[in-house]
Amino acid sequence: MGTFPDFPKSCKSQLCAHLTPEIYQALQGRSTVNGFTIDDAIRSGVENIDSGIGVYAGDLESYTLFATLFDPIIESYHGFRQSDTHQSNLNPDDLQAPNPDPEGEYILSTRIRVGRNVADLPLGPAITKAQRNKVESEVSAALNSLTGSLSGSYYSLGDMSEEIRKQLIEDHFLFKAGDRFLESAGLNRDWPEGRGIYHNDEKTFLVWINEEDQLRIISMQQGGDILEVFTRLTTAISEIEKRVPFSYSEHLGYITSCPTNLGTAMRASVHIKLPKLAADMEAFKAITDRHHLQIRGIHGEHSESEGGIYDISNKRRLGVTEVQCVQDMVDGVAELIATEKSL
Ligand code: ADP
Ligand code: ILO
Repeated sequence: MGTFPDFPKSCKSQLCAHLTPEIYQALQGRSTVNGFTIDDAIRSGVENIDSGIGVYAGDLESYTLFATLFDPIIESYHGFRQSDTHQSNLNPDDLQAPNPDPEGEYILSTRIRVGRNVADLPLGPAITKAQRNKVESEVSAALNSLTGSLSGSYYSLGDMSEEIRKQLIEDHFLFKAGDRFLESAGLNRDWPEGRGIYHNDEKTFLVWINEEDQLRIISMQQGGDILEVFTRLTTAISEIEKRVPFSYSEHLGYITSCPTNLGTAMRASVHIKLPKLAADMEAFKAITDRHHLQIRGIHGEHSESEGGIYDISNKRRLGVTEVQCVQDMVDGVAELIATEKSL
Protein backbone atom coordinates (compact mmCIF):
# COMPACT_ATOMS: atom_id res chain seq x y z
CA MET A 1 0.00 0.00 0.00
CA GLY A 2 1.35 3.45 -0.87
CA THR A 3 1.14 6.52 1.32
CA PHE A 4 -0.61 9.74 0.37
CA PRO A 5 1.94 12.00 -1.39
CA ASP A 6 3.31 14.97 0.46
CA PHE A 7 2.76 17.75 -2.10
CA PRO A 8 4.46 21.08 -1.33
CA LYS A 9 2.22 24.18 -1.21
CA SER A 10 3.83 25.43 -4.44
CA CYS A 11 2.54 22.41 -6.41
CA LYS A 12 0.15 23.53 -9.15
CA SER A 13 -0.47 20.28 -11.01
CA GLN A 14 -3.91 18.88 -11.79
CA LEU A 15 -2.84 15.89 -9.71
CA CYS A 16 -2.39 17.84 -6.50
CA ALA A 17 -5.53 19.88 -7.19
CA HIS A 18 -7.70 16.76 -7.50
CA LEU A 19 -6.13 13.95 -5.48
CA THR A 20 -7.60 13.95 -1.99
CA PRO A 21 -6.64 11.45 0.75
CA GLU A 22 -10.19 10.00 0.44
CA ILE A 23 -9.91 9.42 -3.32
CA TYR A 24 -6.40 8.00 -2.94
CA GLN A 25 -7.50 5.66 -0.15
CA ALA A 26 -10.48 4.40 -2.14
CA LEU A 27 -8.29 3.60 -5.16
CA GLN A 28 -5.70 1.68 -3.15
CA GLY A 29 -5.69 -2.05 -3.79
CA ARG A 30 -7.18 -1.70 -7.28
CA SER A 31 -5.24 -2.90 -10.27
CA THR A 32 -6.12 -3.03 -13.97
CA VAL A 33 -5.93 -6.23 -15.96
CA ASN A 34 -2.37 -5.16 -16.89
CA GLY A 35 -1.36 -4.71 -13.23
CA PHE A 36 -1.45 -0.89 -13.32
CA THR A 37 -2.18 0.80 -9.96
CA ILE A 38 -3.01 4.30 -8.74
CA ASP A 39 0.61 4.68 -7.55
CA ASP A 40 1.78 3.93 -11.11
CA ALA A 41 -0.69 6.48 -12.49
CA ILE A 42 0.49 9.33 -10.24
CA ARG A 43 4.24 8.57 -10.05
CA SER A 44 5.23 11.14 -12.67
CA GLY A 45 3.40 13.95 -10.88
CA VAL A 46 4.71 12.88 -7.48
CA GLU A 47 8.33 12.75 -8.67
CA ASN A 48 7.98 15.91 -10.80
CA ILE A 49 6.32 18.48 -8.61
CA ASP A 50 6.45 21.06 -11.45
CA SER A 51 4.13 18.90 -13.61
CA GLY A 52 1.16 20.63 -15.17
CA ILE A 53 -0.93 17.46 -15.12
CA GLY A 54 1.00 14.74 -13.29
CA VAL A 55 -0.88 11.55 -14.28
CA TYR A 56 -0.61 8.90 -17.00
CA ALA A 57 -2.86 5.95 -17.87
CA GLY A 58 -1.47 2.43 -18.22
CA ASP A 59 -4.34 1.21 -20.37
CA LEU A 60 -7.89 2.03 -21.42
CA GLU A 61 -9.18 0.49 -18.17
CA SER A 62 -7.18 3.04 -16.11
CA TYR A 63 -9.59 5.74 -17.29
CA THR A 64 -12.56 3.92 -15.73
CA LEU A 65 -10.95 2.16 -12.76
CA PHE A 66 -9.36 5.42 -11.55
CA ALA A 67 -12.16 7.65 -12.86
CA THR A 68 -12.56 9.46 -9.54
CA LEU A 69 -9.15 11.00 -10.20
CA PHE A 70 -9.02 11.04 -14.03
CA ASP A 71 -12.52 12.47 -14.63
CA PRO A 72 -12.03 15.73 -12.69
CA ILE A 73 -8.61 16.18 -14.31
CA ILE A 74 -10.11 15.61 -17.77
CA GLU A 75 -12.98 18.00 -16.98
CA SER A 76 -10.65 20.66 -15.67
CA TYR A 77 -8.17 20.42 -18.59
CA HIS A 78 -10.61 19.88 -21.47
CA GLY A 79 -13.87 21.21 -20.04
CA PHE A 80 -15.27 17.76 -20.92
CA ARG A 81 -17.71 16.10 -18.53
CA GLN A 82 -18.47 12.44 -17.80
CA SER A 83 -21.80 12.82 -19.64
CA ASP A 84 -20.21 14.29 -22.81
CA THR A 85 -19.31 12.29 -25.91
CA HIS A 86 -16.50 12.86 -28.36
CA GLN A 87 -16.91 13.20 -32.14
CA SER A 88 -14.28 12.80 -34.82
CA ASN A 89 -14.12 14.66 -38.15
CA LEU A 90 -11.04 14.15 -40.27
CA ASN A 91 -12.54 15.53 -43.51
CA PRO A 92 -10.23 18.21 -45.00
CA ASP A 93 -13.16 19.56 -47.07
CA ASP A 94 -14.64 20.94 -43.83
CA LEU A 95 -11.55 23.00 -42.99
CA GLN A 96 -11.43 26.68 -44.00
CA ALA A 97 -7.70 27.22 -44.28
CA PRO A 98 -6.36 29.57 -46.90
CA ASN A 99 -2.62 30.04 -46.28
CA PRO A 100 -2.51 32.78 -43.58
CA ASP A 101 0.97 33.80 -44.78
CA PRO A 102 1.17 33.39 -48.57
CA GLU A 103 4.26 35.64 -48.79
CA GLY A 104 6.11 33.40 -46.33
CA GLU A 105 7.10 36.28 -44.02
CA TYR A 106 5.99 34.83 -40.67
CA ILE A 107 5.33 31.08 -40.77
CA LEU A 108 8.48 28.98 -40.99
CA SER A 109 6.80 25.57 -40.89
CA THR A 110 3.56 23.74 -40.15
CA ARG A 111 3.24 20.42 -38.35
CA ILE A 112 0.17 18.40 -37.38
CA ARG A 113 0.44 15.21 -35.36
CA VAL A 114 -1.92 12.72 -33.80
CA GLY A 115 -1.21 10.14 -31.14
CA ARG A 116 -2.53 6.61 -31.59
CA ASN A 117 -2.27 3.38 -29.60
CA VAL A 118 -2.97 -0.16 -30.66
CA ALA A 119 -6.35 -1.57 -29.58
CA ASP A 120 -6.39 -4.19 -26.81
CA LEU A 121 -2.80 -3.61 -25.69
CA PRO A 122 -1.52 -1.78 -22.60
CA LEU A 123 -0.38 1.82 -23.15
CA GLY A 124 3.34 2.66 -22.86
CA PRO A 125 3.42 3.06 -19.04
CA ALA A 126 2.24 -0.56 -18.55
CA ILE A 127 3.44 -2.30 -21.69
CA THR A 128 5.92 -5.19 -21.39
CA LYS A 129 9.17 -5.27 -23.32
CA ALA A 130 7.91 -8.13 -25.51
CA GLN A 131 4.63 -6.33 -26.27
CA ARG A 132 6.51 -3.11 -27.11
CA ASN A 133 8.86 -4.94 -29.47
CA LYS A 134 5.87 -6.59 -31.15
CA VAL A 135 4.26 -3.16 -31.67
CA GLU A 136 7.49 -1.99 -33.28
CA SER A 137 7.73 -4.93 -35.67
CA GLU A 138 4.02 -4.97 -36.61
CA VAL A 139 3.58 -1.23 -37.00
CA SER A 140 6.83 -0.78 -38.94
CA ALA A 141 5.79 -3.63 -41.27
CA ALA A 142 2.41 -1.93 -41.81
CA LEU A 143 4.15 1.38 -42.56
CA ASN A 144 6.57 -0.30 -44.95
CA SER A 145 3.58 -1.39 -47.03
CA LEU A 146 2.45 2.22 -47.65
CA THR A 147 2.78 3.44 -51.21
CA GLY A 148 3.05 6.68 -53.21
CA SER A 149 4.04 9.83 -51.31
CA LEU A 150 3.64 7.97 -47.98
CA SER A 151 6.21 5.34 -48.85
CA GLY A 152 9.40 5.53 -46.83
CA SER A 153 11.68 3.61 -44.49
CA TYR A 154 11.76 2.72 -40.81
CA TYR A 155 14.85 3.53 -38.72
CA SER A 156 15.10 1.91 -35.30
CA LEU A 157 16.63 4.10 -32.59
CA GLY A 158 19.00 1.36 -31.43
CA ASP A 159 20.61 1.10 -34.89
CA MET A 160 20.88 4.85 -35.47
CA SER A 161 24.23 6.66 -35.20
CA GLU A 162 24.46 9.34 -32.52
CA GLU A 163 25.19 11.91 -35.22
CA ILE A 164 22.02 11.15 -37.22
CA ARG A 165 19.90 10.98 -34.07
CA LYS A 166 21.09 14.43 -32.95
CA GLN A 167 20.57 15.90 -36.42
CA LEU A 168 17.00 14.54 -36.63
CA ILE A 169 16.19 16.10 -33.23
CA GLU A 170 17.84 19.40 -34.19
CA ASP A 171 15.76 19.46 -37.40
CA HIS A 172 12.54 18.87 -35.37
CA PHE A 173 11.86 15.43 -36.83
CA LEU A 174 12.64 13.12 -33.90
CA PHE A 175 11.72 12.94 -30.22
CA LYS A 176 14.34 13.65 -27.56
CA ALA A 177 15.63 11.08 -25.08
CA GLY A 178 15.45 11.28 -21.32
CA ASP A 179 12.27 13.29 -20.69
CA ARG A 180 11.95 13.14 -16.88
CA PHE A 181 8.11 13.19 -16.93
CA LEU A 182 8.05 10.15 -19.22
CA GLU A 183 10.87 8.52 -17.25
CA SER A 184 8.84 8.58 -14.02
CA ALA A 185 5.77 7.35 -15.87
CA GLY A 186 7.67 4.21 -16.92
CA LEU A 187 7.60 5.27 -20.56
CA ASN A 188 11.39 5.12 -21.01
CA ARG A 189 11.84 1.53 -19.82
CA ASP A 190 14.22 -0.57 -21.96
CA TRP A 191 15.25 2.55 -23.93
CA PRO A 192 16.11 2.67 -26.83
CA GLU A 193 14.83 -0.80 -27.70
CA GLY A 194 11.54 -0.92 -29.59
CA ARG A 195 11.59 2.79 -30.51
CA GLY A 196 12.16 4.37 -33.88
CA ILE A 197 10.99 6.62 -36.66
CA TYR A 198 9.49 5.99 -40.09
CA HIS A 199 9.60 8.73 -42.71
CA ASN A 200 9.26 9.39 -46.42
CA ASP A 201 12.23 10.81 -48.36
CA GLU A 202 11.03 14.42 -48.08
CA LYS A 203 10.38 14.01 -44.32
CA THR A 204 6.89 15.45 -44.78
CA PHE A 205 5.29 12.29 -43.40
CA LEU A 206 6.74 10.71 -40.27
CA VAL A 207 5.66 8.21 -37.63
CA TRP A 208 7.30 7.89 -34.23
CA ILE A 209 7.00 4.42 -32.76
CA ASN A 210 6.78 3.72 -29.01
CA GLU A 211 7.48 7.15 -27.62
CA GLU A 212 4.77 8.59 -25.30
CA ASP A 213 2.20 6.85 -27.48
CA GLN A 214 2.74 3.78 -29.63
CA LEU A 215 2.26 5.85 -32.77
CA ARG A 216 2.67 9.55 -33.32
CA ILE A 217 1.60 10.18 -36.92
CA ILE A 218 3.06 13.44 -38.21
CA SER A 219 2.63 15.56 -41.33
CA MET A 220 4.89 18.59 -41.68
CA GLN A 221 6.46 20.93 -44.21
CA GLN A 222 7.98 24.37 -44.63
CA GLY A 223 5.62 27.36 -44.87
CA GLY A 224 1.96 27.89 -44.01
CA ASP A 225 -0.07 25.63 -46.32
CA ILE A 226 -2.00 24.16 -43.40
CA LEU A 227 -4.64 22.51 -45.61
CA GLU A 228 -1.98 20.54 -47.50
CA VAL A 229 -0.44 19.37 -44.21
CA PHE A 230 -3.86 18.34 -42.82
CA THR A 231 -4.85 16.55 -46.04
CA ARG A 232 -1.62 14.51 -46.06
CA LEU A 233 -2.15 13.61 -42.41
CA THR A 234 -5.75 12.46 -42.82
CA THR A 235 -4.83 10.33 -45.84
CA ALA A 236 -2.02 8.74 -43.82
CA ILE A 237 -4.24 8.09 -40.80
CA SER A 238 -6.85 6.30 -42.88
CA GLU A 239 -4.22 4.19 -44.66
CA ILE A 240 -2.60 3.19 -41.35
CA GLU A 241 -5.99 2.49 -39.74
CA LYS A 242 -6.66 -0.08 -42.50
CA ARG A 243 -3.58 -1.97 -41.26
CA VAL A 244 -3.46 -1.29 -37.49
CA PRO A 245 -6.53 -1.28 -35.18
CA PHE A 246 -6.44 1.84 -32.96
CA SER A 247 -7.66 2.11 -29.37
CA TYR A 248 -10.83 4.25 -29.41
CA SER A 249 -13.64 4.87 -26.96
CA GLU A 250 -17.05 6.43 -27.75
CA HIS A 251 -16.66 8.62 -24.67
CA LEU A 252 -12.98 9.62 -24.78
CA GLY A 253 -12.15 9.29 -28.49
CA TYR A 254 -8.63 8.10 -29.32
CA ILE A 255 -6.97 6.72 -26.18
CA THR A 256 -3.58 8.13 -25.20
CA SER A 257 -1.29 7.66 -22.22
CA CYS A 258 -1.52 11.33 -21.17
CA PRO A 259 -5.05 12.63 -20.54
CA THR A 260 -4.19 15.93 -22.27
CA ASN A 261 -4.06 14.11 -25.61
CA LEU A 262 -7.36 12.20 -25.38
CA GLY A 263 -10.03 12.70 -28.05
CA THR A 264 -8.44 13.86 -31.27
CA ALA A 265 -4.91 13.35 -29.86
CA MET A 266 -4.09 16.14 -32.29
CA ARG A 267 -1.63 18.98 -32.01
CA ALA A 268 -1.57 21.31 -35.00
CA SER A 269 1.22 23.86 -34.84
CA VAL A 270 3.14 26.47 -36.74
CA HIS A 271 6.60 27.77 -36.03
CA ILE A 272 6.02 31.47 -36.42
CA LYS A 273 8.17 34.59 -36.13
CA LEU A 274 6.41 37.31 -34.13
CA PRO A 275 9.16 39.56 -32.69
CA LYS A 276 6.96 42.63 -32.16
CA LEU A 277 4.09 40.80 -30.48
CA ALA A 278 6.60 38.91 -28.33
CA ALA A 279 7.60 42.23 -26.76
CA ASP A 280 4.06 42.43 -25.33
CA MET A 281 3.35 38.97 -23.94
CA GLU A 282 0.06 40.11 -22.43
CA ALA A 283 -1.37 41.08 -25.83
CA PHE A 284 0.13 37.93 -27.36
CA LYS A 285 -1.53 35.74 -24.71
CA ALA A 286 -4.87 37.53 -25.04
CA ILE A 287 -5.04 36.43 -28.69
CA THR A 288 -3.86 32.86 -28.06
CA ASP A 289 -6.31 32.45 -25.16
CA ARG A 290 -9.21 33.71 -27.28
CA HIS A 291 -8.48 31.04 -29.91
CA HIS A 292 -7.70 28.24 -27.40
CA LEU A 293 -4.05 28.15 -28.40
CA GLN A 294 -0.93 27.18 -26.52
CA ILE A 295 2.50 28.84 -26.85
CA ARG A 296 5.59 26.60 -26.76
CA GLY A 297 9.29 27.15 -27.50
CA ILE A 298 10.73 25.91 -30.78
CA HIS A 299 12.34 22.75 -29.46
CA GLY A 300 9.04 21.34 -28.25
CA GLU A 301 7.28 21.18 -24.93
CA HIS A 302 9.19 22.60 -21.95
CA SER A 303 11.58 24.50 -24.31
CA GLU A 304 12.09 28.26 -24.78
CA SER A 305 11.52 30.57 -27.74
CA GLU A 306 14.55 31.56 -29.82
CA GLY A 307 14.78 34.74 -31.90
CA GLY A 308 11.10 35.65 -31.50
CA ILE A 309 10.03 32.30 -33.02
CA TYR A 310 7.22 30.44 -31.26
CA ASP A 311 5.38 27.16 -31.59
CA ILE A 312 1.66 28.00 -31.63
CA SER A 313 -0.80 25.10 -31.42
CA ASN A 314 -4.36 24.15 -30.52
CA LYS A 315 -4.94 23.47 -26.84
CA ARG A 316 -8.33 21.76 -27.17
CA ARG A 317 -8.24 18.10 -28.15
CA LEU A 318 -11.26 16.38 -26.55
CA GLY A 319 -14.92 17.18 -27.22
CA VAL A 320 -13.96 19.03 -30.42
CA THR A 321 -13.33 17.49 -33.84
CA GLU A 322 -9.95 17.34 -35.57
CA VAL A 323 -11.21 19.93 -38.06
CA GLN A 324 -12.05 22.29 -35.17
CA CYS A 325 -8.59 21.77 -33.62
CA VAL A 326 -6.91 22.87 -36.83
CA GLN A 327 -9.48 25.65 -37.37
CA ASP A 328 -8.60 27.09 -33.93
CA MET A 329 -4.97 27.23 -35.00
CA VAL A 330 -5.70 28.70 -38.46
CA ASP A 331 -7.96 31.46 -37.09
CA GLY A 332 -5.64 32.33 -34.22
CA VAL A 333 -2.57 32.43 -36.44
CA ALA A 334 -4.38 34.75 -38.89
CA GLU A 335 -5.11 37.15 -36.03
CA LEU A 336 -1.55 36.92 -34.69
CA ILE A 337 -0.14 37.80 -38.13
CA ALA A 338 -2.61 40.70 -38.59
CA THR A 339 -1.62 42.08 -35.19
CA GLU A 340 2.13 41.66 -35.84
CA LYS A 341 1.69 43.53 -39.15
CA SER A 342 -0.11 46.40 -37.42
CA LEU A 343 2.62 46.96 -34.81
P1 ADP B 1 4.47 16.82 -29.71
O1 ADP B 1 4.03 17.85 -30.67
O2 ADP B 1 4.76 15.55 -30.41
O3 ADP B 1 3.54 16.72 -28.57
P2 ADP B 1 6.82 18.41 -28.91
O4 ADP B 1 6.17 19.67 -28.48
O5 ADP B 1 7.91 17.90 -28.03
O6 ADP B 1 5.84 17.20 -29.01
O7 ADP B 1 7.39 18.62 -30.36
C1 ADP B 1 8.07 17.60 -31.03
C2 ADP B 1 9.01 18.15 -32.10
O8 ADP B 1 8.27 18.74 -33.15
C3 ADP B 1 9.94 19.25 -31.58
O9 ADP B 1 11.21 19.08 -32.15
C4 ADP B 1 9.30 20.50 -32.12
O10 ADP B 1 10.23 21.56 -32.29
C5 ADP B 1 8.78 20.01 -33.44
N1 ADP B 1 7.71 20.87 -33.97
C6 ADP B 1 6.52 21.14 -33.40
N2 ADP B 1 5.80 21.96 -34.17
C7 ADP B 1 6.56 22.24 -35.27
C8 ADP B 1 6.39 23.04 -36.44
N3 ADP B 1 5.26 23.71 -36.66
N4 ADP B 1 7.41 23.07 -37.33
C9 ADP B 1 8.55 22.36 -37.14
N5 ADP B 1 8.77 21.60 -36.07
C10 ADP B 1 7.80 21.52 -35.14
N1 ILO C 1 3.28 15.01 -17.64
C1 ILO C 1 3.71 16.34 -18.03
C2 ILO C 1 3.32 16.66 -19.46
C3 ILO C 1 1.87 16.82 -19.71
C4 ILO C 1 1.43 17.20 -21.10
N2 ILO C 1 2.35 16.90 -22.12
C5 ILO C 1 2.49 15.74 -22.71
C6 ILO C 1 3.70 15.56 -23.50
N3 ILO C 1 1.70 14.87 -22.65
C7 ILO C 1 3.07 17.34 -17.08
O1 ILO C 1 2.20 16.95 -16.31
O2 ILO C 1 3.49 18.51 -17.13
